[in-house]
Amino acid sequence: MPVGTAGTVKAVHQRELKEDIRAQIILGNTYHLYLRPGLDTLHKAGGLHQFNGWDAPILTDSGGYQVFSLSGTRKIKEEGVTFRSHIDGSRHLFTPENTMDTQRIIGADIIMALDECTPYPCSYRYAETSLQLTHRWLERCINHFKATEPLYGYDQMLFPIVQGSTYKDLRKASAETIASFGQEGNAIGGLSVGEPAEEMYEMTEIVCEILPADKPRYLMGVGTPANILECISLGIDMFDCVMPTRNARNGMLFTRNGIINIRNEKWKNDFSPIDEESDLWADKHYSKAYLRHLVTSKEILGAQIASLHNLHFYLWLTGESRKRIIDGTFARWKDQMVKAVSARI
Ligand code: PRF
Repeated sequence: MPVGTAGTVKAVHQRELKEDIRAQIILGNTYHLYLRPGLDTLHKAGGLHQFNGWDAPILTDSGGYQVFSLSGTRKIKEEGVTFRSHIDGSRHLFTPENTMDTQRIIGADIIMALDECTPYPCSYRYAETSLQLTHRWLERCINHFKATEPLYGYDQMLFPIVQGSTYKDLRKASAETIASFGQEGNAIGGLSVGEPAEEMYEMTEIVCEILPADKPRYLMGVGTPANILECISLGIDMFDCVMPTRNARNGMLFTRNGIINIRNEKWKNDFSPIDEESDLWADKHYSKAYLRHLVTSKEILGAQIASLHNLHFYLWLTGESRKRIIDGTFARWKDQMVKAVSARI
């Protein structure tokens, strides 16, 4: 899922998302949308789909994670989490109930439960206490979600989130609790927060063995192309990550032959297409030298082309994975691709 934090996938407009990248779903963030433009405007617009002109699925994160990563001062209580806005310092409270109401107003097709994403490293004691709170919040989310109606005439789904830091027994217990609610899909949080990749894979594997295989498993905030391939092989079906768009704006391009820093001097007079193997119009139309010029000059078009390229590559990678899972050639291809996409060129 391309990340569209504030209701926009940065530097990419909706027609490009639809026609060039063929994105099936985008992600939005409750935290940002609640602060700006605010619920009154979103409600008057008729929800985020009407507001931003994206008529395909949207998933919103609950805000819990963004409160932890963005707002300076925050306080976790049984009731919920209080925080100060990173925009104007104003005080706010997110509870399991009001984050459901907020996501009803935003009108995303898939909404997320309020959770606490534990930092890494994290003591066993803290991880266990936090996990229990996340589970109690989940129960409140589900109760409130079931007691309320969608606002715009289509159904919404609520995905719960597994936590448990890097402790196997906590992860297992959390996955069992999360699976027992029988929601339409399930997410894994608290990973890709600074732990070694091997630990992330180990936790993902343990959790995927428990979460039902016939419902989507969503690994939140992951990751590099290699992380995505490894986690697909462990049973993950959905990902979101800022990496393709954020890194694009700094000139990092992901390709099937490895990672390029387009600002590098070596591309200065390389007039070959950005990506010869790609079927994206921009990849064939523009040269590496031109994109380097745009990015080093901080031209807006540089961010646009690089973002488009990276998102197109990420969706090619996941689309190709799907094809190869179906035709039975995924495992060998994956091992080759993990090496290829991780190279620095
Ligand atoms: N919880 C929520 N959103 C998230 C995470 C989480 O743990 C992560 C962790 N990688 C990314 N986004 N609600």
